[in-house]
Amino acid sequence: MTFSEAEKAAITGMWAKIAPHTDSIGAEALERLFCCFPQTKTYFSHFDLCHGSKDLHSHGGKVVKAIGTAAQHLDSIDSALSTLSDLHAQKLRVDPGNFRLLSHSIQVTMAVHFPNDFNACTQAAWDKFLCKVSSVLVSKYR
Ligand code: HEG
Repeated sequence: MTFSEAEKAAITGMWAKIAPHTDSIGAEALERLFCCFPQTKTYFSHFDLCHGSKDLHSHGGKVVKAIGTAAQHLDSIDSALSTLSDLHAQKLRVDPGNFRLLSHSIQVTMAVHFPNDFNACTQAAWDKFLCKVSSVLVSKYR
């Protein structure tokens, strides 16, 4: 999967806006995920999932920062997220279908916080980008 110059600009442009707010954006995306798709909570039984919890901010920040790493390596996402792929495929064995749900929750959060920037073209580029990130994280399933 390759990205056009316009798609790269949309991905890196939105990343620049998200980067200062990784923890709060990540926490909200996770809260949306758990609220809309409660089955995803099974992976986080050891977390405090109450609104605004430290766990949500800490984990949400890690997830969004990893997406930022991918956004800064658009031509080598596979290698940029290789360690994370091992973790999700081998240790966590996250059902691949859950990645689509998290991608959706992230995009809803972005649309809410950046309505003027997250237009249809930018949303399409981010959907394709998060699909690529997700496919890398599930690529090492046996
Ligand atoms: Mg994953 C850990 C990123 C989807 C469940 N995830 C992590 C970590 C990162 C990350 C950076 C921390 C790794 C570390 O501590 O070294 N996750 C990440 C991305 C995406 C994703 C970028 C997709 C865009 N994760 C995902 C989904 C689920 C999930 C869909 C399940 C619904 N992740 C999960 C769990 C952990 C991580 C259970 C371990 C949490 C912990 O115990 O610390």
